[in-house]
Amino acid sequence: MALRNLLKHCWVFFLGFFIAIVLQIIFFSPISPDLLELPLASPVSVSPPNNRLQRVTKLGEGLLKGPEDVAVDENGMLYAATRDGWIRRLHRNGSWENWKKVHGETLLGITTAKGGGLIVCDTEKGLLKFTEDGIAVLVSHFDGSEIRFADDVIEASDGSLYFSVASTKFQLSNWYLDVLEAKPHGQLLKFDPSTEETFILLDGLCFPNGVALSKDEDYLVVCETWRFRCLKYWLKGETKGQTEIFVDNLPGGPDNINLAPDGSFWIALLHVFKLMQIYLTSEGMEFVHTSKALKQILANFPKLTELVNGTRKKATVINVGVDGNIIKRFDDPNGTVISFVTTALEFEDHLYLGSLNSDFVGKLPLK
Ligand SMILES: *[C@@H]1O[C@H](CO)[C@@H](O)[C@H](O)[C@H]1NC(C)=O
Ligand SMILES: *[C@@H]1O[C@H](CO)[C@@H](O)[C@H](O)[C@H]1NC(C)=O
Ligand SMILES: *[C@@H]1O[C@H](CO)[C@@H](O)[C@H](O)[C@H]1NC(C)=O
Ligand SMILES: [Ca+2]
Repeated sequence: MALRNLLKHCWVFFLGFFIAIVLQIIFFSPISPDLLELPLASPVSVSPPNNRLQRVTKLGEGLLKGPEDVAVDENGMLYAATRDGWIRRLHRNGSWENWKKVHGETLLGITTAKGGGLIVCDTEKGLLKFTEDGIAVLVSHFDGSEIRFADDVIEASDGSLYFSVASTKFQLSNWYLDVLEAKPHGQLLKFDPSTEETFILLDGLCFPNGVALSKDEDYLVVCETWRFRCLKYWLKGETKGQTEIFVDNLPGGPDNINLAPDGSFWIALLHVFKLMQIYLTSEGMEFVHTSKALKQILANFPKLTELVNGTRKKATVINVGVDGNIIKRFDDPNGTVISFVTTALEFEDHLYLGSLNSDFVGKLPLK
């Protein structure tokens, strides 16, 4: 009799639990997922991981909290955007200066402006300009909405600013929901400082992250993280306004991209979710990205996503030629020295590496 009662209670308990989960998923889910198109076996030749990134020296160790992006100005001063809202800069003589601070942890892509100062993506305020005199907001709204996830920016020689909005739906604090939902909520925008107008160049991008200009400024490259590819958007010539694939089937989700002095590009790759990684390297794990139900469960119980995120355990950067071929690849395969590398910038025969999981900027000799 007692056993029977117990079983009966268990049933009620499990039934209640099951109903609660179903209701939670149906009514309160923050996402409405699509099936993510994962890349097929890579046609681009990608060499296996090495440990070259483990040879970095650490600049500003302990001072720089999660420097997502770095920039170098014409005087060779290195700038880093950190999670405590500081833009810190490294003088040629090796000393760091706390240059300018904004409120919050929200600074992502930065680039130096030709007339001096820095253009900064702030995921709460939009596009900002930092100069010695202070901080100005350049763009805060587009098409009647606040820009809440400006991600990366580049300035052309005519002063135009090209920048990405990673997601118009999600924000930095819940960015992982964007990959779970896997719907294209991103944009590539252009700001014309002479008229202060903002234009849309591309819509429906899948987490557009890094933006770079080609050496001759005849095209932009924009990286779509969740599609493991970068697009070429033509700014000049007969194909002006057209888009084509620059490189796809990358061995990770591309984050920031920077033009190298020789005209090639450096791209940081994210090992976004461990299960996605397993999916990419083996079969049988398709269910994570082909199962809407599992995505719903992950989105509703964010702690679960911690189990499946591998960004903090590896780092990879690649060098891609103008023809879209991968020329070089550098890794820290187990994240022992540096992980979650989000940017790689070449300057004077060295790569400067920013990361969301480090308290330094990595410096790697290329020769
Ligand atoms: C380096 O240069 C900066 C700017 O000129 C100066 O403020 C700083 O004191 C210098 N540091 C050292 C160690 O010389
Ligand atoms: C990924 O894992 C780290 C700890 O390893 C955790 O701090 C972070 O919040 C996790 N990210 C997500 C999106 O859950
Ligand atoms: C990481 O890899 C290096 C060699 O590349 C090795 O020496 C080290 O023991 C590894 N660390 C872990 C935690 O696996
Ligand atoms: Ca970025």
